[in-house]
Amino acid sequence: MTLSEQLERDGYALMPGAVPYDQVRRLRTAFDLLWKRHDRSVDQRQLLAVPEFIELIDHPRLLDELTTVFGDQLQLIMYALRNHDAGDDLRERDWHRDFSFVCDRVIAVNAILYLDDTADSGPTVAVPGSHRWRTPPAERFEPRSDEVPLPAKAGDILLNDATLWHSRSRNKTLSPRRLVLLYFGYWWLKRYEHDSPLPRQALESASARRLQLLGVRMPGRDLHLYELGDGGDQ
Ligand SMILES: O=C(O)CCC(=O)C(=O)O
Repeated sequence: MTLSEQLERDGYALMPGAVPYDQVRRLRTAFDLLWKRHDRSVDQRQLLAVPEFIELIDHPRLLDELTTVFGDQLQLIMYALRNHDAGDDLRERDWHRDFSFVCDRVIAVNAILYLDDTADSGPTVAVPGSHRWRTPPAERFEPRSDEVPLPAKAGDILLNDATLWHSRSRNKTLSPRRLVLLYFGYWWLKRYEHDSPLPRQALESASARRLQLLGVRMPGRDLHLYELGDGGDQ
């Protein structure tokens, strides 16, 4: 089964070892600086000004995988950092879905890059198949009998259908649990923080592909779709 078939069926798929260890180490350093400087609240307005995080959105393996889902209509719609550690006063779970628009197609995908192993510090948990359910999670803070833990190693990327019910689990260790969240979707979705200018660093020397990812360049000028595979209709 391919990753995109698993994403379609279960609502998630893991890409083991997607980011090499030397890049993970550089990302950790950049993460720690931003996390401290911006008081634990970091989004694309800061991330897209930093070379390590600009390089990450051009990641060829991730973009190739997402292209099998979205064709040439791919856009980055949100970008953020998370780090839950033992110092946080957290509940066992925090069930949610990222977007509420449920249909029988993948409209948006959250790619979670893990910068630390999560087997001990708290794997992401998910309810397989819940990306097709119309209702939101009923109980926010409790573990569920139908949840599946998705332990990851540093450098793995988890692709989540944005409507999947998922949650962090509580980090009971003293180790960091650093995640980079990259949300992708069709170019016709509105980008988050679209009311703020994109950092100039992300636009300088940007490839046509990156400009399209950032919503600056249109995928094409013709509105019409003519044949299978044309315009993301995979
Ligand atoms: O921490 C996790 O494992 C999941 C994070 C997440 O889903 C979120 O912050 O939206």
